[in-house]
Amino acid sequence: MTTTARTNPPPTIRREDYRPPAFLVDEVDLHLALHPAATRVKARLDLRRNPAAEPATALELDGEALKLVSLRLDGAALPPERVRPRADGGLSIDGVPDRFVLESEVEISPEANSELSGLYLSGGNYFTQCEAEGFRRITFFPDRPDVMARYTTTIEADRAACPVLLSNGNPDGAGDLPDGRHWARWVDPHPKPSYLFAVVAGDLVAVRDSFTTRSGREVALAIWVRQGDEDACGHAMDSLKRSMAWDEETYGLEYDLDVFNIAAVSDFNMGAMENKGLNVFNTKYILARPETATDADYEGIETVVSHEYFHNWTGNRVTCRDWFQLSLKEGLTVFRDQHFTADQGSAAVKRLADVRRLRAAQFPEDAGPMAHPVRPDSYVEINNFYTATVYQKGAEVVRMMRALVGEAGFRKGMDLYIARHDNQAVTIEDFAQAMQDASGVDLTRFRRWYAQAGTPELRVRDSFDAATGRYTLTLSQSTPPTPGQPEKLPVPIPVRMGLIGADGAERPGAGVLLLEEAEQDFTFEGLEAKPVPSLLRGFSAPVKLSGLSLEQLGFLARHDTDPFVRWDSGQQYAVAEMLRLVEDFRAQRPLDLPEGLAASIAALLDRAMDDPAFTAEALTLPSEDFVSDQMPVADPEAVHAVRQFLRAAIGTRFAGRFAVLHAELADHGPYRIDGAAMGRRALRNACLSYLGQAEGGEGLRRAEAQFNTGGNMTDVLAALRVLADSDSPAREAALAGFHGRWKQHDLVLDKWFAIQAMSARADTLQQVKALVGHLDFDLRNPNRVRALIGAFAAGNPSQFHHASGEGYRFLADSVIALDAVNTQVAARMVGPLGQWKRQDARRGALMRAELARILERPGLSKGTFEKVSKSLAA
Ligand code: B3K
Ligand code: ZN
Repeated sequence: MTTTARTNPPPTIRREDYRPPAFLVDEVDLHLALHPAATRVKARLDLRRNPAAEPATALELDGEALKLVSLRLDGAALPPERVRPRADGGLSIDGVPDRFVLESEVEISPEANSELSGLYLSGGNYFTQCEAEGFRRITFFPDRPDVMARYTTTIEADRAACPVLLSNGNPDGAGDLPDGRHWARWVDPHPKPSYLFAVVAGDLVAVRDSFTTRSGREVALAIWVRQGDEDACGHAMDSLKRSMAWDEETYGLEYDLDVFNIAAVSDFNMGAMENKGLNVFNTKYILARPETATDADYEGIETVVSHEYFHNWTGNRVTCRDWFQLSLKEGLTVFRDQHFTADQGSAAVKRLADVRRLRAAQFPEDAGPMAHPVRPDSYVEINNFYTATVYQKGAEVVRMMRALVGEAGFRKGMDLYIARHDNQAVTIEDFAQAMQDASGVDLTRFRRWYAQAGTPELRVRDSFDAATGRYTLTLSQSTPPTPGQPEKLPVPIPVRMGLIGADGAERPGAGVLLLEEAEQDFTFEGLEAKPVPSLLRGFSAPVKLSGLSLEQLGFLARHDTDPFVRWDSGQQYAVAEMLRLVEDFRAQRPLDLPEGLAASIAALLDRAMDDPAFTAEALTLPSEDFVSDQMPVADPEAVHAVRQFLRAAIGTRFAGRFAVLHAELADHGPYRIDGAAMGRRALRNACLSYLGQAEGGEGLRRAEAQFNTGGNMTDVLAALRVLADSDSPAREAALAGFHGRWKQHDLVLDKWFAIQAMSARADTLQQVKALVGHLDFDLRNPNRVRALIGAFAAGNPSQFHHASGEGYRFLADSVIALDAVNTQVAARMVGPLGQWKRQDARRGALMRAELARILERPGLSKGTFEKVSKSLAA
């Protein structure tokens, strides 16, 4: 922990201030002597002046929480007057020659490292996390991604405590040392930025496999886990091998080392990390058995394993010049993992899930106090910018680019990008330029998507001239202002579309319209009658569409050939009805199930088995947050009441059909994780969820039975969720039984915490507060914090926004406590309080008061400071 009293605001780093590094590092030779309290790190750096940089007098080295033991330049100890300690923990070294060798030795304490950045201990094993700026917590170094070096790493440790010693690259020798210690050396032949450095050491076992690249090279694959978890790595390994094959087939990209290691760790700030040749993973994205992991967990594993693997080329071989370019690797790699998963099974259902996520996380971010472009212009703490905008919107921007240059043009663009920039640290501009040069498509205006924050609003009007058979679509766009960007320019919006006749059949005219101006007309000739426009097929652009009538939405939900538009029109239709019911609720009028909505549920159930996964998605009502986002001022209580009312009314109206489906879809035979089996479980549990709300209690009895007999975690958890929301006497027994059964399994226990934190019951906050005091709760474990505090604040709007303001107070207290333990996790938790502008004046004031209380804390970290102060300023 490195916090000092914050008398002055921490500095803002600006993109326009970028300067090339004054010195480059060619070779790094590291030696780590591991010890829990006092690890010694020796670094030998081959440095030379960067010919492309302005001449500098001093060498700047970053450092943080390092105890300097010795420092030598070309073999001679440096006199103290040439070494100036910087306020941020770094060093400035004066009077250095053009080319020299710098040798340093520092001491660090892995066991004192609760930040989980740099070298730390988890369950007695050593792990590192260096992105974005953790390498400076291991040794003094110009810790910036445009300094790329070749690394040789020697690790030494106690053989009994740490039989396994891993680092980047290929193994290059190992041996014994006196006093029960041993060593291993790793050589990484590929130059890399320091953020991709990794060491893992401890008592882990390997699950091994191998992959033969298409040029015939054999790669040894290993997943390193704690003893006892070997049986839970199959899905991760399978996902890895499929990813390796896919990248060869789709982009011609082969793996480039002899080994590929993955190590799993329980204490991790995020999902996983793409360190060269040694990925480090949160156990959540590796371990899965049918009885401990849900289908969503299996999907998450495939996503994250493929994502980290794909970084080997998009991120590692070609990396970022500076952190403003983060989306260069993240947006592109998310696009690649989405494409991969779509190719593995149902592309349509995958797209719905991705869009749902974009709307749930990125649209609110774009409309909130932290709104920033995909390529940000400034930051205080870069870790605050690993956001839905950089990742998810960044992926949408790549997807649109592909729509503009075409599939073949995109592949050529990727080839050129990698050929041009292999082993370089480059910019988003370089990527766009490669796409433009390879495809011949001018992307000048398109680059605005990288520079401008905010979600564009796309409006549609249409008219039909019966005399001439001419149909005109008028599309217009505008983007609301965001902090620091009051004026917005139009962006090129690819609108994939079709026209549907009254008979439900497609009319000629389908294609992609490119809306480049604030408003444009598009005309279609030769139509006998006015069609219904199907717009944004496949969600061809990350925008908010409006202007279609309720009738048109209902029609598209039933007839469109594009599954995305069918699903989305159904969701928009439901939102419109829910907003009407919110008005009824506020006026204390009785609520009724809208007949149009009932009819669309009936229509879905008639074709339920055509595509069970799609049906499950379409049956699910828009989330409370999504509905609130469509209101001028949110009303979490009313939205919650309406959604609960509808779930109960639909559950009751269609109880018979839900019950039949629920019974028919029961899993017999062995558990399978293919798309078809997952789709059946999703639909079955969507039915159970409705039945759980239905009158008569039959659903709760079914849930209890499913909880007791369910053979897999997907079914057990779906049943427990129903019980946890209820007042059923079975509730307490189920929760206690679940805890008793799984108390040794961290990842399952996380689910137990999350389910209680997300319960719709009125006593949820009291329960959550009690759970903070539970023996199994641990503020130092990020998964546990996310499962309890994160799930409550971000996943339970009606309880978090409880009129008393107690939810806000609880979150602020949690942020304050966390900031003293793990500043990255603390800063991430601030988000929900930043949405105060969306709430009514009373709630808004309560939220601001809590933000202000956090800001008053002495010694607040710069990351939490940035989130809180920006939230208050907006
Ligand atoms: N690159 C890492 C994220 C690092 C986050 C640092 N705060 C995982 C990923 O996106 O693949
Ligand atoms: Zn990534």
